[in-house]
Amino acid sequence: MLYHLLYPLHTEFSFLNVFRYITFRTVLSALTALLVSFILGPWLIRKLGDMQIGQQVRDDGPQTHLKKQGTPTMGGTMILFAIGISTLLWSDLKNRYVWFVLMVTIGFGIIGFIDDYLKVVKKNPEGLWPRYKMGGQLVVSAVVAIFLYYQPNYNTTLVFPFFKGLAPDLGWFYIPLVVFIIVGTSNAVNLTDGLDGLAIGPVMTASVTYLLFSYLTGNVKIANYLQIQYVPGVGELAIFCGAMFGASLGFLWFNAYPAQVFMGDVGSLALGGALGTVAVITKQEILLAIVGGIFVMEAFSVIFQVGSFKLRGKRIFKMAPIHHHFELKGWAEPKIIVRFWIISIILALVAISTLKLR
Ligand code: 57M
Repeated sequence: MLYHLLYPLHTEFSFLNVFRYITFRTVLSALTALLVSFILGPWLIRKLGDMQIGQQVRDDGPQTHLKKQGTPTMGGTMILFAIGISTLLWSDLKNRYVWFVLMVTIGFGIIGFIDDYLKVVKKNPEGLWPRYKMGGQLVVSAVVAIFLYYQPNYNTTLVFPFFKGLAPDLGWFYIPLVVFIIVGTSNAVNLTDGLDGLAIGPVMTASVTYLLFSYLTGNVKIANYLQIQYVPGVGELAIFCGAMFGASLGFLWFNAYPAQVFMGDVGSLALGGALGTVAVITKQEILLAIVGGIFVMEAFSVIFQVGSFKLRGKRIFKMAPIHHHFELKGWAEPKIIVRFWIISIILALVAISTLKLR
């Protein structure tokens, strides 16, 4: 909005020309989202506490979690609000990719909100029926996948890092692949969200990495130089990624160990869906397995644990997702969290380095 209001005035006030630059608006977007989180945070935590919107902690998990009983949850509403406001203020609202990402973020956020609401407010431990939860995610991501398929200047090739010649055109198969990536990332982030700051840290590293990829993919000169696919208009997603980074950083202030608030499914499903969508649109979907390696590891720990238990009657980990395994081995919670953050930063650096290895 501010972009549309202020930039046209540059003919009279030349300093307003600066609003043309994606880099400048990205920084402002991150700062705005951070500020919104800081302002909203204390109010929301107080409100959630007053309304007794507190987490029910299961007693079959690590016993150290019992003291977290009643911690306010659904803090993800604040993250979504901060991302929404900031993106609407600083991005070019004529850009369709911005709307596609917002659609998944808000759509998945609503699904998570209903699930949290049923669990925490209506005290229904089942929450939203898995069939409806998954159905909602499939519908929202399929709509966006179909929109993408029909975008002019957007192709359905799948780009492989390290092999610059390998870019098969998937045609219609691109749609189910997009759905799989968006829904898979959303659920993997949800599984990771089980220790204070554990999910939001890697979300931050991933959003900065994809901020960079968006900028590079949307710039014809740099994209040609790096031999990555150029997608016109995708640079504008840097502003969304900046907002996601700023909002997450602001949330971490309150979610840092010992957490004053949890994000709830409203946050984890939405952030995962947003990351998956940005990865698809920037044509760096395969790199998401590296950038979001922590989420992949958490999801596979559950798949292997359940598979092993069903097939062999034996567990691989003391408990899945894998962060519980380390807790039960006696690692202190902050140690697990910070070590997972370190791994996510290393993975982001590896992913960025592939830009020169094509
Ligand atoms: C959500 N939710 C947290 C909070 C957060 C298939 C199975 C592996 C699924 C998995 C599961 O249900 N995962 C999805 C995990 C919960 O946090 C809430 O949920 C939101 C995210 N959706 O925002 O609102 C608890 O996590 C802790 N927490 C923090 N700090 C945070 O910042 O400490 C969350 C955020 C909170 C709090 O304790 O209450 C959760 O873990 O429930 N299931 C599991 O994770 C369970 N694993 C399991 O059953 N493993 C089995 C098999 C089936 C794989 C095995 O290994 O044998 C464990 N989770 C719990 N207890 N709580 C085990 C038992």
